[in-house]
Amino acid sequence: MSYTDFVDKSHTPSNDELVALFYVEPVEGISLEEAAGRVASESSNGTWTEVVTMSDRIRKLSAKAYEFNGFWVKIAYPLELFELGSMPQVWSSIAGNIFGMKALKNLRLEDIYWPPDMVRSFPGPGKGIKGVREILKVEKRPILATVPKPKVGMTTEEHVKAAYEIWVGGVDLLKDDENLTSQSFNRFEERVKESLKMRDKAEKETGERKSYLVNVTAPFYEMKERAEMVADLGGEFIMIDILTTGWSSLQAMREVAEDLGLAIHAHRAFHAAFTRNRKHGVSMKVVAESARLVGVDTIHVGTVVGKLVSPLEEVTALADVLRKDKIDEDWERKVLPKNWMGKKQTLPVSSGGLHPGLVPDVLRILGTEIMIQAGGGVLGHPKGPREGAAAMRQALYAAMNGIPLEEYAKDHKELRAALEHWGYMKPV
Ligand code: CAP
Ligand code: MG
Repeated sequence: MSYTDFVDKSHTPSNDELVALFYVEPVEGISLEEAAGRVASESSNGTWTEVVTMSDRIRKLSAKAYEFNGFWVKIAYPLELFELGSMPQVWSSIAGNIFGMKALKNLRLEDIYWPPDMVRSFPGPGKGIKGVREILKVEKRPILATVPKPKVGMTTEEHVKAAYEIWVGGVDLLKDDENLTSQSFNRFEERVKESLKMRDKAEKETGERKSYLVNVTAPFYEMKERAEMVADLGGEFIMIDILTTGWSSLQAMREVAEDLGLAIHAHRAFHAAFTRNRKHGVSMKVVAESARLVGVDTIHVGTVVGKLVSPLEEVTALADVLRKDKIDEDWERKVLPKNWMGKKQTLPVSSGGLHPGLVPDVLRILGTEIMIQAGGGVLGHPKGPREGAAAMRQALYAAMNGIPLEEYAKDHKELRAALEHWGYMKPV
C-alpha cells in the first residue's frame, strides 16, 4: 500500500468511525495529499513500505483522509482499530508517531468526533457539575478557589494558617498548587489532616460549606494511598496533574475516586508544551474531551484575560465541550460534532493571573457555570488573604448582580483596596 492508498476523497465516514481533524502542513516537495496519506497510514496500520503480510481484510482497517479544506484534513478511523475504554491506546494511535514524520513541517490534532461505542466505553465524571455544587451547597454562582501562594515553600503550619484566612474570607475551596505534593517542609498527610481540621472550624464560623482540592499527584500506588487518606480524613476532592501522571493513572484513579466517593479536580500542568502552538501538537480541546470521557469533575480552561495564553475561541470552545451534551460541527472554532450521550458535565475552571478586577470579564466570557481560581489575586491583597478572599466574593456578587465594581467598592473596603492595588490590570 502506498501512502495515497490512505486517501479517499469519496469516503463518507459512518457514525461509528472516529474522525480526527488535523492541521497538516507538508515540507517542500511533498503534496498535501501525500502528507495526509502519511498521517492516516502511520496513525492506523501503514508504514513506509509495502509489506507482504498486508491483506484485503487488514486493508479494511486502514484510516482514510477524506476531506480537505486548505491545510485542514479530516481522517476517518474504523472503530476496530481501537481498544474501547483505553485512553492511552487512542492517544498512541491518533496522537502518536505522526508528529515526528519528516514529510511534515507542522501537524496539529485539532479535534475529534468520538463515536458512540467509544463514548460509552468511558465512565465520564463521577460527580459532574451538579455533584460538585451539591458538595459545596453553591447553587448558582461560580465556585471560588484559592491556591495559598507562595505555591511551594510554606510549612504545614503556614499553609493551614493561610487556608483558614482564605476560607473565612469567603472562598469555597482551598487548592494545592500543581507542584505542591509532599515536600520535607509540608508533608502530605500532615497538611491534609491539619487543613481539614481548619476547614471544619471555618465552616462553623461561616455557616458555609468549605472544601479542599488536595493534590495527590505521585506514582500511581502512592496516589491511591493519598486518595484513601483524603477520604479517611473527611475530604471530598482530590486534585491530579493529569498530564504529568498520564491517562492510564487517571483512568485507574477514576475508579479509586468512585470507590471512595471523591470528586476529581484536573490540573493541566504541562499542556502548553504541546497545545500552545496553533500549527503543531494537540489542542486543549482534545485534552479536555479525553479528560471528560475518563471522568474528571473540574478542569482548567484558561482565562483569556489572565497571565497564561488562552485565546477567546479556545476558552469558549472548551467550556462548550465540557458543559454541553450535544454539539454540531462548528467550523469557525474547529469543533467536530459531539454527543456525550448523557455523561455528566465537567466544570470549567478559569485560573491564571486573576484578581477581583477581572471577575466581570471572566463571567462575561464564560458565564457562571464555572470555578474561578485566584491565588496571587487573593494572597497578594494589600490587607492579606482574608481580605483578598472577601474582595473576590464581593467582586463576584457585584458581577452577578450587574453592579459596576467601583460602585460596589464604595461600601466594601476589601474590594476597594483590591481595585486601588490592581485596578483592572491584565497580568502578562
Ligand atoms: C494560578 C496557578 C495555576 C494556573 C494554571 C499558577 O495561580 O496556580 O496553576 O492557573 O494555569 O500556579 O499559576 P495565580 P491554567 O492565581 O496566582 O495566577 O489554569 O491555565 O491551567
Ligand atoms: Mg498553580
